[in-house]
Amino acid sequence: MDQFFSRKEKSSESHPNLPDQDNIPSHIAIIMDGNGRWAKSRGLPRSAGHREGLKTITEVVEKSGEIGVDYLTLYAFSTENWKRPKTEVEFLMKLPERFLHKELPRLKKNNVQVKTIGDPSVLPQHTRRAVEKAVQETAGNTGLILNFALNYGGRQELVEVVRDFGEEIRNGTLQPDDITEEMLSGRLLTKDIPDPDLLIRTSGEIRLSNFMLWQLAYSEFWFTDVLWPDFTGSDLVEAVQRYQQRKRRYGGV
Ligand code: V07
Repeated sequence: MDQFFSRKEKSSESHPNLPDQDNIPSHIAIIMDGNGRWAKSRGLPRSAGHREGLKTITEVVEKSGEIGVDYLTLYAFSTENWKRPKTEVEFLMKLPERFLHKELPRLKKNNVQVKTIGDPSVLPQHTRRAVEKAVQETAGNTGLILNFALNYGGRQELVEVVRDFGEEIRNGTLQPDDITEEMLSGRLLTKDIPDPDLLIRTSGEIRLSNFMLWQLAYSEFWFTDVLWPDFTGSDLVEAVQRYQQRKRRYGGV
């Protein structure tokens, strides 16, 4: 299959393991954890785990389009990740280029739109350029939205919104009592993206690590011990199956 059918062009063939075609999560967010541990268990440097993690992204993007997901948000680099050793940060900052050099032609062909959330201002020039190019060249695509959280932090995102509100209150254009949830949502980096229906975190850690704090308020969470480089398309399908089971249970109450 060459097209990652999604959004406006749903695949006519339903996925064999997902009978509930009306209940596909529109937005899946993933914390891609366990690359370092995957490498360590093989006596390899952490960089080998990160590199292997790129292959998983390709597989998960493909499967997401296939099953009809509209938005896929991947936590690629957090605002806390700058604390890692300089050599590892430098390696990580080459991964967007590495991924896009290989995958951008196929993403374009498959109608995928690349987006990002996070503060790009402190990224190395070479990283920013590669990402901007991908965003620009896929801006007109109408299929799966592939959203990379890159130098993203949930608290920082909220602090920016609070600052905006503070400024408007100071200049008299806003009354504190007039602030609503919708206004706050509308000022987040995800203002053009619906909240995630399903959060997946790999590698056995059960925490949010500053990821989409506001947006995940009502999402289903799916944690797996599988390390990100070992995660496959069928692991994704399993997570969606479990999501559908939970939704069916809630519906019955
Ligand atoms: C990174 C590889 C995958 C495993 C998890 C962490 C490491 C893809 C990107 C990326 C980011 C922006 C973009 C295209 C690709 C990426 C970093 C790390 C910093 F437009 N994977 N990946 N960026 N990892």
